[in-house]
Order: sequence, then C-alpha cells, then structure tokens
Amino acid sequence: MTIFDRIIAGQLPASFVYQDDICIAFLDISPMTRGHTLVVPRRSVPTLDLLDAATRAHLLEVVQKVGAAQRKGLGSLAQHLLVNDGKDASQSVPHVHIHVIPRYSGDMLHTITRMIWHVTTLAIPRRETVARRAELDRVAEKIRGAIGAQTRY
Ligand code: DGP
Repeated sequence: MTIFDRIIAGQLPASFVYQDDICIAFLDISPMTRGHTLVVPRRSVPTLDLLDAATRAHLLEVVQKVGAAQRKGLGSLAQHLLVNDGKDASQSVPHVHIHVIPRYSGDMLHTITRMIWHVTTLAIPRRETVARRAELDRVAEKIRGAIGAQTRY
C-alpha cells in the first residue's frame, strides 16, 4: 500500500482540491511553490504505462482543471507539469502522480531554490504540524473554490 493509497482510503490527512471516481488531487506536503498539487489515480500502479488509456486521458483533463483553478484562485500565471514516471526517474512514491506546480510573477529565483531543496530533501519525511496543515488547507480551499468556474485560458 502506498502513502497515496492511505490518503485515498482516508487513513492519512491531506488537503484535497478535487476528487472523482477515477482520481483525486491534493496538495503536496512539501510544496515547491504555493498550491503545488498532486493529481493521483485511485488505481494504485507505479507508472503511466500500467494505466488504461481512458484513465491517463482523464488525469490530463483534471490536471488542466487544477492548473486553471490555481491561476484563478491563487493568481498564478502558469504551471509546470511533472511526472517522475518510475523509480529510476526519481519517483519517491510508487503510485502514479502528476505534479501541477504553479508559477507566479517574479518567482524565478525562489522557485529554482525551492526545486533544488525539494529534490535534495525528498527522502526526508515531512513532519505533519498543525500550522503546516492549516496553511495547506487554506490554499486548497482557494483552489477548490475556483474549480468549476474557470475563465482564463
Ligand atoms: P515524486 O518524487 O514524483 O514521487 O514525488 C512525490 C511527492 O509526494 C513529493 O513531492 C512529496 C509528496 N509526498 C510524500 N509524502 C506525502 C504525504 O504524505 N502527503 C502529501 N500530501 N504529499 C506527500
């Protein structure tokens, strides 16, 4: 069972932004930028090639929904989409997930620093704190609120 299975099963907390019968989206516990979201299929397989084509296509639809909601709800300008598709591609959780990482005006230096920090500390478990969860929940609420009412792009 992966850590994402436990989140999907409700055994671990997460700050959710979207869910349907096929997938779920929640904030990364260690965000590279504000609103960094993971879109995760409920089907627990490590790599994209093990999903059926309809699920892969659906994930991309949800990814674009989340990106648009980040732009609308958080004021981001664009987003990185990242898939570490297998252990040898630096995947740390063996359950398919697409990172949707928002970018903001003037955030180049901050984002590069955060990306380096994120990658070099992936193996260190993030401590769940009340303050960290409260901040993630605040951000998730803004994205959730914007999903379904998208005007940009
Ligand atoms: P990757 O390297 O592509 O496998 O990224 C896995 C991401 O999952 C990484 O950015 C940190 C995040 N992550 C790991 N454990 C948890 C967790 O328990 N909760 C949440 N929300 N994210 C997690």
